[in-house]
Amino acid sequence: MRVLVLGGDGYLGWPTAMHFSAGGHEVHVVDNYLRRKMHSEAGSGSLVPIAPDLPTRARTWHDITGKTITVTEGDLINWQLVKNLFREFSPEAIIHYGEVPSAPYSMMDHDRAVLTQYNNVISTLNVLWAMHSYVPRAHLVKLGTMGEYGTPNIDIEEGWIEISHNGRSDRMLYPKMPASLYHCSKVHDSTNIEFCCRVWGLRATDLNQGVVYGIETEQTRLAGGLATRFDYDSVHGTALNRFCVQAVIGHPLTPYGKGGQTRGFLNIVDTLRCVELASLKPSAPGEFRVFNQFTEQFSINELAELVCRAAKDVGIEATIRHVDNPRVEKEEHYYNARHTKLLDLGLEPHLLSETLVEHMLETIQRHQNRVIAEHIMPSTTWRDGHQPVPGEQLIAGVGV
Ligand code: NAD
Ligand code: USQ
Repeated sequence: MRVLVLGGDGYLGWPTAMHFSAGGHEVHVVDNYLRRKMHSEAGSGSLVPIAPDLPTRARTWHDITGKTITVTEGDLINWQLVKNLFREFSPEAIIHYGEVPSAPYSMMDHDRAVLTQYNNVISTLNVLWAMHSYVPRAHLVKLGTMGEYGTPNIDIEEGWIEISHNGRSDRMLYPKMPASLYHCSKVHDSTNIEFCCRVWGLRATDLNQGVVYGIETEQTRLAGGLATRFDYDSVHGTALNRFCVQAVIGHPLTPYGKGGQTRGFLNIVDTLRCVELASLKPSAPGEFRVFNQFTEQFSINELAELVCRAAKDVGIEATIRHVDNPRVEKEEHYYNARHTKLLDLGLEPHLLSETLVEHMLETIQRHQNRVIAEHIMPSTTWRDGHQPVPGEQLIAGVGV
């Protein structure tokens, strides 16, 4: 299968590209390094050292495995570039990770909110038009997010819900209550994708993914030069990854507010498998398919406690200190999200265990001298925006 990985330099994109290449597929990756630029502007960066660019990564991959991943360094906002890409590579599956993924980044200030929504919505619109124009039979596997739904006081379905109202009923898209302006961008994407499936007969799977954790995959382990990025800062680091780094450097773990926020989580290894399963069994022409992509749900307090227990087993006395919640979100709530469709396709989850966390802690210990402690505490609040962090050089005007 010809697989186009958009955002192929990212935390999930690079391991995904190697995973498909290892599986014998023809893989082409695209990235404009926006993620790297956001970090260099903020003075933050990956805990694990990563290769400087995609051509270097692809060369290392070829040296080690003999397999080829081809590369475009370019911006998905550039319609000419996207058109040429789809015409020339003619993908059968498009794995679309190429967006700004950070909720706090989208809440920093006006320019970063605009950058997030423009980048995410227009890049996806370009992809949809390119599919319609050049590869109408191809399958879009688009990374959405569980945060599109928010935390409603009813069960969350997988994308669609049967609604009865005033004696009539219909199958509708599940109502959304997104958690940040970033999460809103994903809702806008979902609306556009569903429309293009309905009107143009495109095929798409929207993967409403939970929070991902983990450092390594089968392929990243092959060589240092194949490592993927791993972030712990308050803008780009996700909860469990942050807690593990905090434990290692002796910083109290930072549940926001009461810590009863409950979310779906999954191991990075399962992200790769889910995306692969969705690609191998595409949706039908005209079908907008939605999977909720996570394997377990935890409260933030449960995660913090699990990290403390695992830390103890490797000789680290970790502590927990709740901090004022920088976000506007429910800190205690009902949460029951259905997530059976990927299991039905054959997903065998790698569940979170203390052993896995212990392994993460040991890997983090090897790189702990690279941690920049100023970036641990939250610097952006949902109501008041961003407080600069020492070393940050935010550019006025467009964010990056
Ligand atoms: P990431 O930032 O590491 O990867 C995204 C990549 O896309 C980056 O390398 C970035 O440079 C690139 N990119 C962004 N805009 C681009 C553009 N206009 N043109 C070309 N490249 C562009 O983020 P990630 O954690 O790997 O997330 C990947 C996707 O999965 C995102 O869409 C994110 O919203 C979604 N997601 C991530 C998580 C998670 O916990 N990591 C959970 C749910 C959903
Ligand atoms: N949280 C803490 N303490 C921290 C960090 C986070 O309590 O130090 C809490 C947050 O307040 C939130 C929850 O943990 O309630 C998750 O936060 P997060 O930063 O781990 O994840 P989030 O901002 O939701 O975003 C991440 C990815 C994003 C993806 C999303 C999936 O960055 O790309 O869309 O997870 S989901 O959360 O299901 O929407």
